[in-house]
Amino acid sequence: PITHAVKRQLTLALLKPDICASQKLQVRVHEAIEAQNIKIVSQRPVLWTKEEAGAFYAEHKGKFFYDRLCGYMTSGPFQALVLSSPDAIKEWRALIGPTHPCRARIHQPTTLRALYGLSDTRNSFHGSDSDETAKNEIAFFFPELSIDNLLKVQDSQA
Ligand code: RTP
Ligand code: MG
Repeated sequence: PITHAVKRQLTLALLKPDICASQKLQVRVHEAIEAQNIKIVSQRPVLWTKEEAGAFYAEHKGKFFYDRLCGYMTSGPFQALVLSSPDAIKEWRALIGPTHPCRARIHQPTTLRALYGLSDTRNSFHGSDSDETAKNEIAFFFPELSIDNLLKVQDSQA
């Protein structure tokens, strides 16, 4: 049989608490992901303590939005996803759009943050911004997963 290598990349996505407060919204977002041919390879619900939020967002400690960011992210359960596609990091960030929903509505009105984001901080989604952070963030939420194994499984299904 002819096998050809398909480029695969993994990224870590978060559907933040406002999305997960509504089952309907969460399903709609999953549909939007799959409509882009991005595969959901793993998912889990998460409920953070303040300490866990602080550990994930350590780089933002001291910024004016840090407390409200941690407050938002501990306000209820959210969902962590591992996504896979040929260019997953860029594709997912393109699908969610700019950080600030009000700007997204003006410049990229069909993105998920434009459609669902509530405010600069309560912007509904997260996506890893590089291969390095994707690796670390996937390990943060899915310590039991081997990224190498996940990529292998994807290859054998290609
Ligand atoms: P993310 O890391 O969540 O994908 O978002 P990002 O790179 O687009 O934005 P970043 O600057 O890393 O900020 C992380 C999260 O902090 C909240 N935030 N609030 N001006 C504000 O009130 C403000 N700025 C950022 C957002 O929840 C953002 O996703
Ligand atoms: Mg960021």
